[in-house]
Amino acid sequence: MARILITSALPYINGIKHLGNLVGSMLPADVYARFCRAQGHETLYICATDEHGTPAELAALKAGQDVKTYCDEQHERQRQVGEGFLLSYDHFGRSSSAENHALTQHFAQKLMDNGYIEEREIEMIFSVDDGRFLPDRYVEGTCPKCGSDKARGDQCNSCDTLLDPTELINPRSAISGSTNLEIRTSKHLYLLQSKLEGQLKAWVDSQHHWPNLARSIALKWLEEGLADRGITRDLKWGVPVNREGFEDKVFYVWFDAPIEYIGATQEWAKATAQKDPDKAWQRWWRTDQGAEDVRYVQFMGKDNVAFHTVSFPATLIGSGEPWKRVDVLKAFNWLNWYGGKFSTSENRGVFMDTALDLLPADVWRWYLMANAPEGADTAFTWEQFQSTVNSDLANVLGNFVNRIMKFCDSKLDGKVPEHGPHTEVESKMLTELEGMLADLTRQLEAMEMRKAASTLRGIWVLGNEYLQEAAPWTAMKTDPERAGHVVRMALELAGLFAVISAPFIPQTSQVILQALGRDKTILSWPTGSSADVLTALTAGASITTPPVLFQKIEDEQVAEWTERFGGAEQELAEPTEA
Ligand code: B3M
Ligand code: ZN
Repeated sequence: MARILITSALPYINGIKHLGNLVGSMLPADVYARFCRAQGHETLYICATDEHGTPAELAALKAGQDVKTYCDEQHERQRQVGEGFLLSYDHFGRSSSAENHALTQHFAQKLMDNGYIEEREIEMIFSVDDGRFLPDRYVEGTCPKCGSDKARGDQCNSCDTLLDPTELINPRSAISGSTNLEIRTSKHLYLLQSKLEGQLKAWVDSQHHWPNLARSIALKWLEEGLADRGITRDLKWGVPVNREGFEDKVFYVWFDAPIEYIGATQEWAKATAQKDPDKAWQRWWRTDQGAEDVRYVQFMGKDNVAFHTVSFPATLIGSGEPWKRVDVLKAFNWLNWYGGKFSTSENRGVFMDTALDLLPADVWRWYLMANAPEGADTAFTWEQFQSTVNSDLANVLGNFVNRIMKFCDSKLDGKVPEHGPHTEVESKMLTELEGMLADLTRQLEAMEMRKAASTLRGIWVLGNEYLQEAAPWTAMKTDPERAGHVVRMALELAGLFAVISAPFIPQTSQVILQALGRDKTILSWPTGSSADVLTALTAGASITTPPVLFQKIEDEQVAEWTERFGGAEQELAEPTEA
């Protein structure tokens, strides 16, 4: 038994996340956390909303709310929708918590004491009418590259060019629209990452077990050389900088957000009334307090990797204190919406709340993990979604469970039959099952979600093939005992499927176990030989056939959803001249 700390990138507070956000962070982290718990490991899965920064202030402004009220509401919405998706966080915290504020101050002070923070004067855009400096995203104007008049100071969303606010043509304030802007100098704090480059490189070099995507991104950044990084911003909402002349500034959101992994663990220790809260969180995070035994796994989309392999470790290393650092970093490519991107600002694609209005969480969970963008970017299409759901869930798993339970119901009075002797059919099936279970375990340990889903599907197929070959409906007429044995094996298989599918489709797994009359709280990952794991039921016990586990997705639904959410036609059409 090991101790495993799992974090997924913190969803930003500005609204419900889309499926592209979910697939690369919270969902795979949840699948992995459920798998670790089933293996009996002591597991802590931590997540939180990332609440500071310009986008939060801007979103609140747009919603006509003060930032705190806005964040309170949005946090609650995200918490609920996470629950709807069955994300089994041990704690879902908030980066605006008192814990994170205190920790962020603590790290800044340590970095300062150790000579890794320096004050610098830089030129910034000042809005005379708003009476404040404007962070990059608060400046809007015409893109020098494509001429769009909605370009932001950090980038143009029409042509994806990264910009400096001073490059914008006819710049204006995003707050008031005022064009009365000046360039003034302002003081900011810089984290001297260049001074930490050697230590960071040595550490990354020693992390041979990181999956490829994360490792290659980290090394590329380090090869390009580490620039010092401004860690303060001219905002009101955020962690204040306790320093003279910094009264109107807060720490940059990417400075405090990863610290919230620790902050949320402190929140967890308090919320769960741990006997000694300090000891409780420290044994996960302080290597001088037991955390050297922890295996720390992070999940995130590829755009977040540099912050987790370079910036956050720089904070931890620079503090000079014994903080736990990530052991395995699992990164994902993009899930696209047809040929284009999901877009929060343009409301393109399916968002987590709407997804749950359409179909149960398990259906989405399965589709997303079976098609996870691991090796390369992938595209969501309704057609692929329909075919995955119908063939894997409805035709393979659902069909197997319903078929055997109905048969047991009608022919055996819904009572679990006695085991009989195995024939060659069972021996062959069991040998295959054993190999596939070993594969599945290995793939989940390696967090290879696509491969694991594909192996799991293979195991469900094996169940159907077994039933087809052993044909209890035929045996029933000539050899009822033999038929009973086959039914027993198939019912046991259904129970095993529920256990090993639980990380992906936890709700369905509970339904199956309940139908079999099995204890739903015991989800122990099978370790023995395959024959040993098929002994959970008791002869004579009653089963109850559940309703159809998965409804097939009809062509009419696909047509309706394509129309409603946009799909092939809209996305792939050539832009027409207005
Ligand atoms: N909030 C993800 C994003 O908004 C960012 C992750 C923070 S993890 C510490 O792109
Ligand atoms: Zn542009």
